[in-house]
Amino acid sequence: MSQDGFIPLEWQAVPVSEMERRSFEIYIEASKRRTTRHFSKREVSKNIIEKAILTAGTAPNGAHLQPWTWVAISNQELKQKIRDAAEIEEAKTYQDRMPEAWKEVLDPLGTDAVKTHLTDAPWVVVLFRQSKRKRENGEWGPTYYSTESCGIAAGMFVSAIHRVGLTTLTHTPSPMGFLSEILDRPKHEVAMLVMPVGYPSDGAEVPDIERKSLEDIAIFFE
Ligand code: IYR
Repeated sequence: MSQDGFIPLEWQAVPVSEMERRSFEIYIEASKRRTTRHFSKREVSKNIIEKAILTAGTAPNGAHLQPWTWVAISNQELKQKIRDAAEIEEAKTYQDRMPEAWKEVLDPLGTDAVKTHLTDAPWVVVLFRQSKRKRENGEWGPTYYSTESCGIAAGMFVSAIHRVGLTTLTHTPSPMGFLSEILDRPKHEVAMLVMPVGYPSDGAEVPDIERKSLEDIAIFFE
């Protein structure tokens, strides 16, 4: 007998040897993911974007409020509008707002204020974090851990796109207020990430960098 409001967990047991195999396979697949700024204009079906958003929407989240709105844009004029506005803000960021200590770590990654990927990629997905929710009594109430929730969901989106065989980039124009205006989102929704999605272009490049080793990122107490 289940507790009221609960149902039995559906759980498929996996043999330990198979788990070991999968853990390695998942790591190898994930390690092949790279962030490139070079996107092809080749089309991607809306169905794939829908499934990636649905996958992201399975993320664990604060009080199951699912505090996210995903805006997916394939309309070329709208992508251009977003790019134009992002480039205005980013030009100010790179020229005036970015302190030396920040430039120092960004320089090797080759990022700049030119956001070609926002118009080249067939889709641009903007993640809005819902900072408030409408309560049953009609009043506004808070959401909980919405930044963590959206961060986890964004990671799942990135992973889904990679597993599909496409690529995405987590672009963070700052400030992001222009996105609410262009995409007509309400005040309680705060833009968090802009993710062009598509195929890498022919000859796409990535920075020649390495990931930290397990010893560098993890500590075990056994
Ligand atoms: N938001 C800018 C700058 C930028 C910041 C970090 I931290 C990066 O890892 C990459 C870029 C941009 O999106 O270009």
